[in-house]
Amino acid sequence: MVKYVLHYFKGQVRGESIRLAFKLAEVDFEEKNFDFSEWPTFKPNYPTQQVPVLEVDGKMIGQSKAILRWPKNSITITDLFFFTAVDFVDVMSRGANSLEKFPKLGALKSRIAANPKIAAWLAVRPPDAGF
Ligand SMILES: N[C@@H](CCC(=O)N[C@@H](CS)C(=O)NCC(=O)O)C(=O)O
Repeated sequence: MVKYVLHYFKGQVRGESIRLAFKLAEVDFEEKNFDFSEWPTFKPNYPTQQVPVLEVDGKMIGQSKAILRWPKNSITITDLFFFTAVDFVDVMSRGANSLEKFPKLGALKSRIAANPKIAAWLAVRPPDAGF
């Protein structure tokens, strides 16, 4: 089981939406909280010298919005727009792989397509009419 530790001040502010996301997802997490007076001691330990930071099995993830999207590519609305835009380009160019030179984006598209619910739709959807 993945171990999550949220590093943040004792206050709410940017840490609170992350706490809410954990609560909503019913995922257990620990916290390492500190007072502002302690911050100068802890600050050098963090990748951008800022918090919140989410520790995922010892790996430090910074930036509150990136943390809210963790784990990577649980699928978001942005991912769906990305997938359909690239898919449309590839369909219109008759099977070309527009992401051939961009392997990380190609991997993202593949991960989205591999989601069981999306894969089930892709398997039965009607062919694109082509505009
Ligand atoms: N872009 C960052 C901003 C993080 C940020 O500004 N954190 C503040 C607390 S809310 C902080 O660490 N302040 C102490 C410092 O910069 O030394 C994010 O969204 O996570």
